[in-house]
Amino acid sequence: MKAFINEALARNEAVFAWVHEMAQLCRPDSVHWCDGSEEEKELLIRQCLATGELEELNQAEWPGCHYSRSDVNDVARTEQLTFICSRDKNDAGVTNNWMDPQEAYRKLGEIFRNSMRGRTMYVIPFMMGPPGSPLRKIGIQLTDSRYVVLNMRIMTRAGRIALDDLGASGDFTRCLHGMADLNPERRFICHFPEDNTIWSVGSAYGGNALLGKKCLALRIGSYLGRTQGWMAEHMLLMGIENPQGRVRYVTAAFPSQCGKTNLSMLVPPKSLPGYRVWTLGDDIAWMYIGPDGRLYALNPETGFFGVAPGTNYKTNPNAMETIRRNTIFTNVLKTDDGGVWWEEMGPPPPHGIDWAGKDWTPESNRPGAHPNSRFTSPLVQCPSVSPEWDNPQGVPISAILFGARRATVAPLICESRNWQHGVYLGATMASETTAAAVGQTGVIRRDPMAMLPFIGYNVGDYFRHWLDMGRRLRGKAPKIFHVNWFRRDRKTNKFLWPGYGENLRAILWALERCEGRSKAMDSPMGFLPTMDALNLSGLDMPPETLKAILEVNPDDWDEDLKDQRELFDRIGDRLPGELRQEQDDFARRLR
Ligand code: GTP
Ligand code: SPV
Ligand code: MN
Repeated sequence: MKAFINEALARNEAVFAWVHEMAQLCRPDSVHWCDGSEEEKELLIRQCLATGELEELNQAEWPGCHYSRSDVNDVARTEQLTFICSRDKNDAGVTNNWMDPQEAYRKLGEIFRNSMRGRTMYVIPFMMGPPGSPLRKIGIQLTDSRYVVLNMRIMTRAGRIALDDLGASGDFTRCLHGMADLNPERRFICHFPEDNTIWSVGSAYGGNALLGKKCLALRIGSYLGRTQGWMAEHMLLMGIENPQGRVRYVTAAFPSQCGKTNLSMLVPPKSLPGYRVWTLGDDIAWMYIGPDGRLYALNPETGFFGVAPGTNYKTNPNAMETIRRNTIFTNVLKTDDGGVWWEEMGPPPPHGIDWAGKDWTPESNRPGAHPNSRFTSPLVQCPSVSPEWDNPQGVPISAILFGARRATVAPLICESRNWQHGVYLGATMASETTAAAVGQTGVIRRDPMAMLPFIGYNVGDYFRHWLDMGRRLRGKAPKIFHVNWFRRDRKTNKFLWPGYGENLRAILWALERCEGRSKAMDSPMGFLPTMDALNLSGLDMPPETLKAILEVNPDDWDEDLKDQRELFDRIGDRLPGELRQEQDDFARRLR
């Protein structure tokens, strides 16, 4: 490893100077440069097992897998402590918390100061996006958490490969992370878009601490995308192969815990023979306009940081296969035989230690796994991984889905009239809050493009960027749809739609519509499938249920419109006039 460091430093002044400066601030006992090797991984795991940061699982059942329990107050993203620190407050916009950059550096600097005494600072060079891709970005994360290093090695291309790619350039995202005392009162996740810098302190939880993910690939990424003419989105990326062997690619933006991982690994129902789904990404897509004028997308990540509860061999068999090896489980339940369990995985064990470290039995009357417990697994282990998953150019996109979790109001699927109307549907999305972020769950909130917590700049400018991209795509823009797998029966409160693998039926309709086939009927919201347009063969669905799933009720939407208007009013003069126009048109159609 020594030789690797010397080589790297000899070539890059900027990296060396910055690491040195940050080490002066945090004062670790030692600095470890991560090369990404297998030996390094084994060393880190050995150390984690010795300190209790990780626990070993039954290696015969779960080869290469480890168990981690985070601090009980550090189990989800903390949106109220996440800041965009642009120089001008208006550039952060109404959907972001803002802190003056000077103040943020000072405030967090005080918490970072000497915070790594007695510890090691790890230097993790990492690449987001496939090597050779025009969109790839280099970041360097400093952290005092070995758990973070091990996760970053799964989620990104970490180590030597990234420093080699960077060469002598100073163009990299400066990511400083420290656990400090994990005190939620002193926890801040600050982004400095104009400095290409991220400082995160006081949390070791995924989205707060794995800085390549939400911080770089979405918040800083969206900012860079706007200035450079591409898009960073909270989207899964999948291929759908038809029985003739033709593959078409779809991206889908759903808010956190609303089904991206599940959809990206979908297993077609037996009653739809010959179809196949290929997985490229489950959380983030970077999109740009390719040489042929079409929209292309790629996954900047290399792993899944997936929601455990609800995952089982029925709902998501591909995930179950993916996580059998080389996986880190965080905040699930640990069984007495060194296995893992979570709600709905299968029959509960008679006894285990729960996510909070307490004894648990099925009679305990509380979840064994935290509702936001996660698995971190390499993407290549997914049985449905696409051969195109690391294509540096990405794949051409046929359709974009915006999906919400809504018990009422939103139909199963709805086709936008055109790109601008599709952008309006995305901009006015609303969804029930989930356990992925700290706070109350099940509350409806507006979540534009599923990006509410991830837009790294002014939301009005973000909408403008979406409209501009559509203009630049001329006639070649993908079709945009709105979907909702989560509508419930008003009386029984049960989900009306079976979801999971059956979601393919809605997507097949969307793809047919992209080719000008299949039937649709007009509604105030957009085009809906006619009662006979969805392929429901093999699905025992009474017509009344289907009708309820597809319903667009003007009274419900009138209510929703009030809340939409409130968001648009708050955005103020940076809201593109076209979206206001779309909203007025929608209101007129409702009447
Ligand atoms: P993040 O990783 O937080 O961004 O979440 P995600 O969007 O990838 O969501 P994920 O696929 O992990 O699903 C979240 C929860 O919703 C899990 O408990 C799933 O079992 C459940 N879920 C996913 N798809 C469906 C569906 O089609 N219907 C129903 N009823 N539940 C679903
Ligand atoms: C999400 O919350 O959208 C996630 C998990 O994908 S995290 O990495 O914590 O952001
Ligand atoms: Mn996510």
